[in-house]
Amino acid sequence: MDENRLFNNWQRALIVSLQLPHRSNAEVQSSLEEMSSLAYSLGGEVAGQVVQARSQIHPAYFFGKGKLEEIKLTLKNEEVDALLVDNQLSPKQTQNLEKILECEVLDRTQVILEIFAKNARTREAKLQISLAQAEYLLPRLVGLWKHLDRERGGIGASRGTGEKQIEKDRQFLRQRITRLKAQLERVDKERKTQKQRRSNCLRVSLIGYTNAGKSTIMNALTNSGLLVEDRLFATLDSTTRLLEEETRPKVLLSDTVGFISNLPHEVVAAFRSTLSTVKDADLLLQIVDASDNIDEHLQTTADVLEDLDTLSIPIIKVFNKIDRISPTRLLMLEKMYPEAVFVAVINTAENAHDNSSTLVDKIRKRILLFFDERMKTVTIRLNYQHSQHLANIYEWSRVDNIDYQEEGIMMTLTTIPGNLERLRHHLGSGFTEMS
Ligand SMILES: Nc1nc2c(ncn2[C@@H]2O[C@H](COP(=O)(O)OP(=O)(O)OP(=O)(O)O)[C@@H](O)[C@H]2O)c(=O)[nH]1
Ligand SMILES: [Mg+2]
Repeated sequence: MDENRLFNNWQRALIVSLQLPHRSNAEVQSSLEEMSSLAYSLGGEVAGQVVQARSQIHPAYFFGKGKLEEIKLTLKNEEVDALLVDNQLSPKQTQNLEKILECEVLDRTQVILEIFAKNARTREAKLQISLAQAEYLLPRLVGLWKHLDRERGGIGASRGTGEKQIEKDRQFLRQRITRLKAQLERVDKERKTQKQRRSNCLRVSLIGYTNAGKSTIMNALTNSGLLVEDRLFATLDSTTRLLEEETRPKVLLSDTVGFISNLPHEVVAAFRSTLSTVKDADLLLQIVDASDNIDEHLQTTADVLEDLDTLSIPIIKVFNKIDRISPTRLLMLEKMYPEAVFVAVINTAENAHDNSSTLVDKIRKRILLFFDERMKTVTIRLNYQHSQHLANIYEWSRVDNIDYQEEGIMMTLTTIPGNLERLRHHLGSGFTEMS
């Protein structure tokens, strides 16, 4: 069975949404806009948007019959070959809609999975997408094959063909899921070895809604040359770079996959391995697009962080793209989020006077200040017979002063409490704290 069967190609889409009573107009509208961005990110065209307000979902066709007639007409007139539904469809609903509308039908999750599949570059990202697709398909197999039985009349020799096919596919998918998980675990192990090497470093993870500007900020802070695009989910894997050569302990910055609203749990879970850089961080730098839907994006990020069990990691909010908002709006946001940093990291005519690099430095300074405030300064004496550990000391802490005296090497060190503990443990009796 080809698990990519659901993820076919299409050129021109009509975007439709069902507005149930609990969703506001603004909510539905912004979600539709996002769906258009998702379609563009896939390289598709958008022929139009249709909303149907209804008190409940039609169990078989999702939308009401009347609306479907209207949609059918638009599909024909606009030469549309896909219907993108900005909700979650059951497999049966997808199937019924495809039959009646004679075009491809994808729900929100399928569109996102298509983008993931298209943009995955690294082996890890590819494995994770395959896992997400398999997990998404598994509970949906029933709806996909049941029609086989029905079409063949459900009586006589062919009875149960669909059932058998479902069982075969299910087994195939389960085996595939097990295999993919094992492969991902191996990737994870390699990562853990790297992690041990980096355990003496301070780790900062860039997080936030997709397209907020995380990779742009990462590039500006570390000269990395990562892919930046006005597209949702340009980044799907994690990259880690040194923030500054000189800082001790070293500060590492990681860029990773962005978040999006209404993504089913199993899809987020498939990215667990990539998102482990977020779990291991000492500090999260939350990038927020100041010109977009702030409240919803903040809420989505908070939900994902809760899902990842990372609520205890401190967060610094960075509002990006302030070149796109009015001075009044900026003032309001600054009042609402007095702790946040406000930047525009891209060089545009509007912010040319406030050149981009000073703004990036604002972020760098804030990160360093965060760690500085948490660092402790101690004076220690290192016995000469332990002087081979000097290299460790220089790596794990900032040496503010060093004095070679008769009874040992007197040093003033500044570092985070964790590294001080590590030094104590590592040096044992060779390390005496004087203050
Ligand atoms: N106007 C403006 N555009 C910006 C700014 N920062 C980034 N952008 C643009 O926003 C788009 C997305 O930037 P990325 O850095 O790829 O965003 P991301 O958060 O890494 O996105 P994903 O990896 O797709 O989740 C690009 O077109 C950037 O050029 C800014 O300060 N102002
Ligand atoms: Mg990115």
